[in-house]
Amino acid sequence: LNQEKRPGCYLHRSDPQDVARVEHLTFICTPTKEEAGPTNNWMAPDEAYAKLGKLFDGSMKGRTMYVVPYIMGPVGSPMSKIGVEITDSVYVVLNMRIMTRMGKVALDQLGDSNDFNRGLHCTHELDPEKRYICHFPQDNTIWSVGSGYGGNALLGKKCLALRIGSYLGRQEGWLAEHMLILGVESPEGEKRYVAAAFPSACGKTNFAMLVPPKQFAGWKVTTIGDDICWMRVGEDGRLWAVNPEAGYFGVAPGTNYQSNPNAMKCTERDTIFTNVALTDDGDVWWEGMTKEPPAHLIDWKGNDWTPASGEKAAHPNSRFTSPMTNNPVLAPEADQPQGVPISAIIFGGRRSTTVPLVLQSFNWAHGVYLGATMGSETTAAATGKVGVVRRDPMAMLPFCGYDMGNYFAHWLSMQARITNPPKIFQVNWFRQDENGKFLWPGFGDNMRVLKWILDRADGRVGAQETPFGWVPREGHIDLTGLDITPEQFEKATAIKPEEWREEFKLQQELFDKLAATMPKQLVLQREMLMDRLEML
Ligand code: O2Y
Ligand code: MN
Repeated sequence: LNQEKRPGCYLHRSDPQDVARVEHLTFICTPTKEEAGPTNNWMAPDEAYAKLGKLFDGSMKGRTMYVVPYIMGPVGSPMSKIGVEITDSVYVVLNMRIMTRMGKVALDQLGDSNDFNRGLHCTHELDPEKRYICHFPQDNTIWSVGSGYGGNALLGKKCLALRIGSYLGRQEGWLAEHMLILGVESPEGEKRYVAAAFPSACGKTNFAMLVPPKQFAGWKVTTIGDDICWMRVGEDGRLWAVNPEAGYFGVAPGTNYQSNPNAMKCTERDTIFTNVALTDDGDVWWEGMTKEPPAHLIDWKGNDWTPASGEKAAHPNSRFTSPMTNNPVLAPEADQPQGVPISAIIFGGRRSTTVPLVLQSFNWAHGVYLGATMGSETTAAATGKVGVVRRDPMAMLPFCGYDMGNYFAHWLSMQARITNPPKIFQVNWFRQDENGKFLWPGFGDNMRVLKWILDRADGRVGAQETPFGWVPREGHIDLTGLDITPEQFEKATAIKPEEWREEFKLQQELFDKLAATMPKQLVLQREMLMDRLEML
């Protein structure tokens, strides 16, 4: 790229058949299928080692082999994990250099220990027929072949930090979660921290880098992480969180100086762009970056493009890889070995109906239920089909390295150890009125909901009890300066029995699928809520 416009930046185009994670080619290779559970693809370890071994055999001949030692988590943190990834892709190396603490620092931390994740990656022929991403939790090993893209190839991210991480977390008594971590500082200087899980297309990176509205002068939101969160119980009985990553692998389309100015600033230097469009003056462009597209571009496949082309100039899953140190609102605590204490956990989703703007769970088990039953509506960008509710428990469905029923049981079992637990909330920024208009402005105004959440966590503000949890009523959330009527707010937070009857039916599918291991506590939670509904 033009080094005057984008110093230290580079544009990478991936193979057009290699542009996203491949869930159908991602396997958990545990000794038994039951350990992987019904929501994961499973392959027996021997079979996987043999099958991938054949593909690996000779596959790096004539290529450069890179050995990448890296740390997931702050340097020197007792929560950090070490990995070593062997790869033949310089793109992987350079991305890992941004996304992790990489190099000598990792070897120094490892010392003589044998406790590290063994990652083996080869781009091979980039043939989707010969593409496999295999996890061996018992061996702390990951083998990935046939893809050079994102979550398939940067083994520290989804593979180690979530799939292997969740397995280790269950064994060692901690939580590896698909959550952002943010800090909120009040004008008085009081700092509190929140972890939040959202499925894709819900504005997770935007929330992690939120800019408070002008009515919140003096309030600051800072980012600890935008995607992954590891949490352990501290000596004080609180949950302490670290971001295992050191950078952002963010979706480019839709990101602009209005929707996420901090993400845009992250990309101004030292960034790798993947599958975005190239401007005539050597800069980047993607859909939604500016109101008007440039008159001419080179598209993500390397072809000439004009607005009349009728195709996307940037791939919908095009990305920027930026170091977190580029983020103007990076929390200095992001490097703290002990992490940050979490006051609230949020589970979110994109729902046009049913789910209120925000709801506080009655207790830990109810909160786990809210996370376990998370659903989100598909968007055109993701699937082509709009508005179909997909269950994505705790946004972990593609990332849990073992059976999901056992994963919920692990969450429930943590309660006994967390003597000072965070409060658990559900949010939905996407509820619509009968005309399809969003009832809540979202973006920076989500700060208003965040403040209510933190005030609830501290017992400082009111709420109304409903059969499904605590919701804010007029006067509980600061709406000053917002163009929103009391009726609109009422609609955004309403619980409608007929919608919930439908919701409970939709949830049945998940409960049926996980029946073998679904904890009784969650089955009871659901029955209790359904019972309350019928009493309305
Ligand atoms: O398609 C990919 O390989 C990237 S997926 C991704 C990237 C950054 C953060 N989250 C995700 C995700 O799928 O959750
Ligand atoms: Mn993610």
